[in-house]
Amino acid sequence: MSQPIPATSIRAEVGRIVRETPVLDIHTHLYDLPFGDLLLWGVDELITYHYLIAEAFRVAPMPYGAFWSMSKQNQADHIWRHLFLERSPVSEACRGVLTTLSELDLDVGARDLNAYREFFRSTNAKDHIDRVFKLANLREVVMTNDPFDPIERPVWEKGVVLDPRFKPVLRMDPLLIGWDKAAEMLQSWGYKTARGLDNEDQEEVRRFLEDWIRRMRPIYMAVSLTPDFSFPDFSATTTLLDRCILPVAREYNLPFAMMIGVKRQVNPNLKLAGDAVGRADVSAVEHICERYPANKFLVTMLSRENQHELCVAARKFPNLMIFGCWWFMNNPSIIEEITRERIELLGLSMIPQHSDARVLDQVIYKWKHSRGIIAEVLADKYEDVAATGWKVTEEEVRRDAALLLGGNFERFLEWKP
Ligand code: FIX
Ligand code: ZN
Repeated sequence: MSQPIPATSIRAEVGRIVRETPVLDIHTHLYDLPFGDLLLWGVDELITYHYLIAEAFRVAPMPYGAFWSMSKQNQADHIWRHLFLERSPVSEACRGVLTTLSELDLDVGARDLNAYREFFRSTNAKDHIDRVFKLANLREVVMTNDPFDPIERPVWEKGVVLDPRFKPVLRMDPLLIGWDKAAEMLQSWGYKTARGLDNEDQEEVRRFLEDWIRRMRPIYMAVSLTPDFSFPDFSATTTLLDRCILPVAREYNLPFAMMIGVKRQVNPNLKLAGDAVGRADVSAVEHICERYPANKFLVTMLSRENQHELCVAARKFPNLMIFGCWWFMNNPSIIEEITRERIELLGLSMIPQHSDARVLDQVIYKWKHSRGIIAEVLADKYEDVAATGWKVTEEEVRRDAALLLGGNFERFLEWKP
């Protein structure tokens, strides 16, 4: 055993180790270079993040159409003026822009948006990816890849060689959320699917999934679900899960990720910023984990009220890995609360965070902020065990941090239940 860390140094050492541990970011909306304009980066993208669009409409309401018809740069100017200059940028999404600029060595105090634009104009996407990975201390990011997306789909169909730091995920919201429309789309791509979802249709959906698994080589399959998700029931969603998705996931030993609790388009005028949250029923997760012990499930939930029950569910099912503080949960006070709750109930057997970054640069702030909180919570826990006489060593803290920031996910991928 290496030398124990003196009790008075635990906090500082844990902070340093968590900062030095590279992250595998298990859910983002980032893209590798071959996806062209789908990869978002730069200050105008940062400022027009949909989290900030929602905040800007609160303080500077305007006709929705007028906002959407502005150029990206004008939208950014508008948001910058109202959220950063006319009031202080204290929300987490605003603070995130500042942390990012500051980590990129830009003068945040100058409040000079045009100077920030100039900085981004002087670089290119390829170099910027390397810089951002280094600054965020990232080793890999997991993308969200949608075969139903008309822009993304042709890139895969042409064949694409990925930077090994970008990992694909087969996302299938359109399939599970609106079967009738999905059946028509599959039909137009040569699959013999009809609305009835009978045995032949199911066979064709499996063929579709396998074709895309072979094409994308995803590391897991994923869907987001509304708060009223229930399982099992008499819906097409249950049939598709039971007969198509879960059998294929078993065959390829791929986890199925369920992100539960999003109320889509509560205000459609806000587009991507128009989704909200609702409390879901954790028994759906329990039923599915119990009924398919040979499947692996990655689950995150959007409502704060669901977090404790989800931790308890994870205690009951080794095939359930809970992950991340999703979207409206990704705020310091809630990250801290959830991370404590998870460690107290599950020890280190969970994935505390993912970034959900949509703009490359966002991984810088999302991971800087989250790392700080994870380190503080861990330090408290190490101090508590050290107070009993347990020796906390640097080597073991490094091991634990590596599990939380990527190792648990990789082990879960490899594990065959
Ligand atoms: O469904 C998802 O993966 C969500 O994370 C996104 O759709 C959402 O818009 C988002 O960016 C949340 O952070
Ligand atoms: Zn997401």
